[in-house]
Formats: sequence, structure tokens, C-alpha cells
Amino acid sequence: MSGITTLGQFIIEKQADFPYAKGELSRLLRDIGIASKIVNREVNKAGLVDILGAAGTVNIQGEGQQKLDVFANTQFISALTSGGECCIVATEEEDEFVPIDSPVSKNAKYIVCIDPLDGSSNIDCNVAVGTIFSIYRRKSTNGVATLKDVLQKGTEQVAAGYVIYGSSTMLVYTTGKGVNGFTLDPSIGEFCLSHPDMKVPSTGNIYSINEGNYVHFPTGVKKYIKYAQVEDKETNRPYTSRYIGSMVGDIHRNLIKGGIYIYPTTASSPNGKLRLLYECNPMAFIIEQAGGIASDGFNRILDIEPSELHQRTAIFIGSPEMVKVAQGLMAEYSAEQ
Ligand code: P6P
Repeated sequence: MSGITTLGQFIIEKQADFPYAKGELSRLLRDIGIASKIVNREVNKAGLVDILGAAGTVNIQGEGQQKLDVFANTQFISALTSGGECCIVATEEEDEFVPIDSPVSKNAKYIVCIDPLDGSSNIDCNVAVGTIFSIYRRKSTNGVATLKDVLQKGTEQVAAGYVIYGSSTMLVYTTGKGVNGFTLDPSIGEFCLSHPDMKVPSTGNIYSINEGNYVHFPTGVKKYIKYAQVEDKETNRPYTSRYIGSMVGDIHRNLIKGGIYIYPTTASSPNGKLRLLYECNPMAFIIEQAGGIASDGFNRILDIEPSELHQRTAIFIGSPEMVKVAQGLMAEYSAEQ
């Protein structure tokens, strides 16, 4: 495989980035990579086996769980358990955090927060879905990991990444030293480095938001949408609206092409819809490492102090010049929320 760098090789090469780690983080990233290949196999043949459709269960968000949601959740927890490098998993699909119950993992150094299959409402219509994960170092030292180990600010992340199961399957991650993307080559079953040192364009002309919620948007968001639609050749407006209902798909496209993704507060989601710990923090870490901005419209996502496992936040994320304009309008009209 001349000229090909696999995810495993890349992680080993970058081991020197973690002078204090003795390979545990590298092995943890490997475990996540393995589970995502298993999930990918099922996502890619979802239409062919009886794995489509609802599992008949509901998660803590009150959302009907698709069978692939449940399958993906099981696969990641199982890979993290057998890998032995993680002591707690906080997942969108479980009401409480999951202590990894194995002698090896009890004293493991790392915590994983994960949305095993984001955008799962798209599964049945074959639109890109994704996995989003954050990795933290545990804070507790007495062997019993607790909720305090999970409720850490986004700035405490040691790594974050996503897998997008789309026209191709990619794993994109950061450990705080830039962002690198790997495309799965099914012929060898390996993620291969395809997008080294990813950088989000400083500006762009794509805005991603569910305009169906327009009536209930904060005034600043309404003003931004109108700004995006005004004819202005100098700033390449009107922008293009692209929203696929899958955060990983929308943010990945904007990372490649430039753009802004906004999920603000709405009537049905007064605190925002997206979850801080396993959707917004990891995506914010990645986008900041790629040169972008991620805020709740006013404050940096990574600085938000978490208080609950499944807490939600508004999110404005993407090309810095575009997010700055949106934040400016949110500040200007903050009295009219
Ligand atoms: P809406 C998927 O459920 C998700 O969490 C994100 O992936 C996506 O961007 C958003 O919610 C879609 O929400 O309310 O526009 O359908």
C-alpha cells in the first residue's frame, strides 16, 4: 500500500504528540475506528436486512429509536469495553452514563461521550448519518468514576471526532493538533488518510438552518437569514441554503466548502435542540482546530460549564467570518430574543 497512510499508522506516527500517554489514547481511537467500521457495514446494507425502521423503543430524548441507533450504541459500548481504555461512556441512547464494568477498564484513564448515530431519522431515506464522539481524561483518582468525570467543559477534551456514513465513509478527528480526515477503503477495510490538515474556509456562501422554525427564531437569527438572502456581489450573496437534517452531514460539507450551521433556540427547543456533551462540544473542538468558530450565538461552546448529561445548547458553527456576522446580529437584537 505505497503512499497510503492508514488511521492506525497515522495514530502511531502521532503518538509523540502525547508525551505523557503510553499509547492508551491511541488504542482508544483505534477501538472507535473498529466499531465505526462495523456500524458502517450495517448502515451500508440497511435496506437489505430487517434493520430499518423503529426499534420500538424510545431514548431519554423521547425520540423513537431506529434499530441502527440501538445497534450502533451497542457496538461502540462493546468496542470501548473490550478495548479497556475507557472507564465511562456517556451516550445519547442511555438515560445515565454507562460505567464500563470490566476489571481492566475500572482504572482506565479516559471517558467517552458519544452520539452513536446522529441524524438517524434520515436512515430510512438513505441520507448521510454520522457518529460523533468526545474523549476526556477522567478527573477522579479513587477508581470509582462519577458524573463529575463526565460533566467537563469542552476545553477539557483530549480528542474529538466524527464518522460520516455518506457517499463514502470518513472518520475526521482532532487531538488538539489540527484536524485530519480518513476515508474508508472497503477493499482493504482500512481508514486511509485522504484529508490531511483540514481547514475550514474563512468564509463561504452556504447557510444551514431549518427555516421551518423561522417564526420562533430569535430576532438575530431572522436578521441573519435575511442578510443571507440579500443580493450583494461583494460578499457573494445571496447565499445558498443547504440543510439535510443531519448535523454531521451539514457541518462536514461546510468544513470542506465553507459555510455556517445554525441550530438556535426555537419554541419546541427553548434551550436549543443539540446536545452539548456529545454533539456540540466535539464538533466545536474540531471546527476550532480547523480555524472556525463555534458559539451558542453569544459565548464559545467549549467554555460552557455542563450541569446535566443530556443538556442542550443553541449552536452557530462554521466559517469564522460568517459566524461573526451572525453573532453580531444576535448581540444587536439580544433584547428581542
Ligand atoms: P430538525 C438530528 O436529529 C439532529 O440531532 C441533527 O443531526 C440535525 O442537524 C438536527 O437534529 C435536525 O433537527 O429539528 O431540523 O429536524
